Amino acid sequence: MSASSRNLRYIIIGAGMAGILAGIRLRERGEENFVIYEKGDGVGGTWRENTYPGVACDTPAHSYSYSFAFNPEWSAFYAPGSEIRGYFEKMTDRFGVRDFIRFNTEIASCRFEDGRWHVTTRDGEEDVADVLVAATGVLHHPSIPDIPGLADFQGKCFHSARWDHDIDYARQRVGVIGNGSTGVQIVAALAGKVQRLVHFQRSPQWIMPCPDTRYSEDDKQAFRTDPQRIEDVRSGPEAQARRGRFLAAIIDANSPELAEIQSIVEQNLENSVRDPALREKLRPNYRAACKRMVFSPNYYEKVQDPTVYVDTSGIERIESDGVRMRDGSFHPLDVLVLATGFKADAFVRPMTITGRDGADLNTLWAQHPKAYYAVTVPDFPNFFMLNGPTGPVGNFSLIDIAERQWNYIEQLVALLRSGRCTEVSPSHAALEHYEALRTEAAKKTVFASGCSSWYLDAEGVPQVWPWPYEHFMEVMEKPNLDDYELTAA
Ligand code: NA7
Repeated sequence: MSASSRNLRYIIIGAGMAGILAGIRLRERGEENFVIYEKGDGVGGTWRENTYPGVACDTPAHSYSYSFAFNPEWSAFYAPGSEIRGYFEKMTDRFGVRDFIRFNTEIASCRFEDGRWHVTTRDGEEDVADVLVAATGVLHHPSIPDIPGLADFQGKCFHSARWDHDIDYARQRVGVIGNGSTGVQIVAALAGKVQRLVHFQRSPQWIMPCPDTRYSEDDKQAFRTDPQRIEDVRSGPEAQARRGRFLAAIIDANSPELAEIQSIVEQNLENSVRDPALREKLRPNYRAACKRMVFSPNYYEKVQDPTVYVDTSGIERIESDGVRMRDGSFHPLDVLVLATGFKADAFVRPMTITGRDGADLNTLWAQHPKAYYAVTVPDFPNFFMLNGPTGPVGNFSLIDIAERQWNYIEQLVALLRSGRCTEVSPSHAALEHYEALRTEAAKKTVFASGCSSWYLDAEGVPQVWPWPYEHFMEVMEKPNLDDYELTAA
């Protein structure tokens, strides 16, 4: 086959940040033979689904933007979710990706047969492509807690990602279960604005203080006229110091950087919460950053509002009109919000993905989801994941991660396009070697230092990138083809 002899067809699953990125990059190359399947009715993924009060990204907005499409209009250092969704809407149109998206179309299964991916929608429609890209997001299947009596609650009850906007909250007694990033944002936003607010915490969280900087019209004008200012927010000395400290801290639980972070969060608790009893209730018994760090400029201030009550005594059961605690106390409630997180190990599931010779992704992932350098899987040729399992996690910009992964994927796809091979997938040995090294290193990270979190697999090993971010940048620069099997038809 001669160079550029193959005109490939691509199927991308998901029109969130990563799927739109894939569409933009394909359009840039002049590709038109692709489709992005999206189960929802709009773009933006997590930012379309999460509309709860206070929803915001805890990565600085200027870093949480495509590297090729800065946005001087961000209203704040940490942008609200609705603005982020608006940004993705805009990017979809600006780069001409919208016409390639099939909304309200959920993919049920993907099967590699006769050298191509056969994709079936929930409605039974079929499509075929040479390249399959899963851009299905990380946290979007709500995790509903298994608390006795939950179904008996007679008030309004919903998961944080299914926010009910039709309620007049000012008149309600609201309970929020869960105090990850979501629960903390909801409570900070609702405090003082509802009749009574109870925050149920199974495990208190360390709270990292952060600036509540809003950008003025002058700031925005400066960003418009001088993009270097945006660069500075993204990667100037302050950003580098923050990132460097955090990186050093997570890969080594005994590092001085983690000690520094520990000291910051402890001081935040000491200095912000006046009542010693409340302070003790809010004090975690594990190290800072063991769970995903929660950033908040005002959570401690807000929970001291007289209408807010923090309960850490443990939920016994849900009753028809409220929540019974293990110590026998009872909170009568009208609204119960489940800020209980997501099924973080789902990734592309519940889709069934069948690779070469009937290989089943679910079987390969029986213990935990894995992928060679988080992107490719043996026996699943020409299948690529953006923000797949074991990529970097922990307060980094997932956009930067996806952009680097796309750069890597492009180089593998180029092998198909040029005709050098018709199938590309990593070897089993390469994945096993990667997983062995990764698992060993992951056990030393702060995520394994003694707490429960969505980072841990069933055996308690963090499902994370355990090395410096620079190493991730390096490996994403160029695939190591010695680890790949290239099959020519
Ligand atoms: P998280 O971070 O997974 O937090 C879930 C919270 O829900 C956490 O406080 C859990 O307590 C709590 N939870 C879960 N199940 C229960 C039950 N059964 N009873 C009581 N409490 C429970 O989800 P978020 O939505 O806040 O954040 C997800 C990510 O989205 C976040 O990391 C950012 O990346 C954005 P636990 O700590 O397990 O004791």
